[in-house]
Amino acid sequence: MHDLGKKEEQIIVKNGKSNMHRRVESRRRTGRLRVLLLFAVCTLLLVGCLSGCGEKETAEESGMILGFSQLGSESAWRIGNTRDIEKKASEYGISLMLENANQKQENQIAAIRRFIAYKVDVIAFSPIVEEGWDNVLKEAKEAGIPVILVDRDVNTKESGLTTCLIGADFYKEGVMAAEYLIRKTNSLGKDHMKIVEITGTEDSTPMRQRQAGFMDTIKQDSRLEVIKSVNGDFLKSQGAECMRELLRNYGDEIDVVYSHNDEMTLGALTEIEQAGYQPGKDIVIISIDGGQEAIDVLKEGKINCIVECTPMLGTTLMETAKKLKNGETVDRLIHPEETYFSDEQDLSNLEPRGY
Ligand code: GYE
Repeated sequence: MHDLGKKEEQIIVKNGKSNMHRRVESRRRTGRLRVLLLFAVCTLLLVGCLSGCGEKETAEESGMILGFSQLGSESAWRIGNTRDIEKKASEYGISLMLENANQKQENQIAAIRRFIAYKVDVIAFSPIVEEGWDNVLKEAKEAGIPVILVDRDVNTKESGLTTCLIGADFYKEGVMAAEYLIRKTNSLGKDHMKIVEITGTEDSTPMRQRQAGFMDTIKQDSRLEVIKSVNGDFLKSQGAECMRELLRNYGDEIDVVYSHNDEMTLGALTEIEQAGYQPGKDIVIISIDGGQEAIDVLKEGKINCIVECTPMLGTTLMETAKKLKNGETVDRLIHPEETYFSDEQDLSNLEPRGY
């Protein structure tokens, strides 16, 4: 501004006018220039705001380090979740320290301890199971580092060790799965349906809640009976092994498979076909997640219903981490919106799932 004013004066002098005239003229021009400059700055701010809503910053501006312990890479859901978090961290200019625990709680605990030693600004993690986090979370609290739970919950003796949970309403997912089954039983006109359940990792939040929501809902319908529940650990290989065992023990009795995730469902389908049954027709198949591969199989008619569980939690995580770094309060529980996909719907225009 100052420099521009001086330059303006020099030009006026060159034009050879009186001193007074020169000063008045100079002020007017400087004033006009200031208005122009202000306008330019406002335009720049507006453009910046429109393109990024003023929220996202570059890495240098945010100067923030987020330590995230991912529990593993057992499913398309998990891989999609990790990718989304990496992508959103870079968009928000947040430096991400990402550690993959390969399905082991002790690796997650070690990772959190490393984040504390490194003095990251915020810690986030997806706990593989609910129990066993008291000590490490107390250490984070003593170090004054806020902790965000992503996807799954913990069960600690002391309260207030974590700030919030960003993740799906698994109980509601179980309810949606059961509600579909009630509708399906009606449309098939069956008076009895025998269900086998393949659950996710024992003692994990999605396993507990998906089972509870499902059981509480089918309890109200005497036609529906769970004859066996087995643990498939959210893994495709385990889903297949569980199904093989279930077919061996129950064979023709099985009317419905309720599987807690797409991977286990896909594993189970191969076994069902190999045993000579048509999944989706001889046996009703209900899954959870909604990854692209499973959606394609649903479209082929081999899965009847998939309850959506979205892994796209990155944006909410970055927004929440930023707030915590700035000392703001955050909501204790943040659930994304979710739906279901089924053979009752026309899915031909469904957008690619992205995971
Ligand atoms: O459904 C499953 C994954 O915790 C919601 O974990 C997540 C579950 C998801 O491995 O596929």
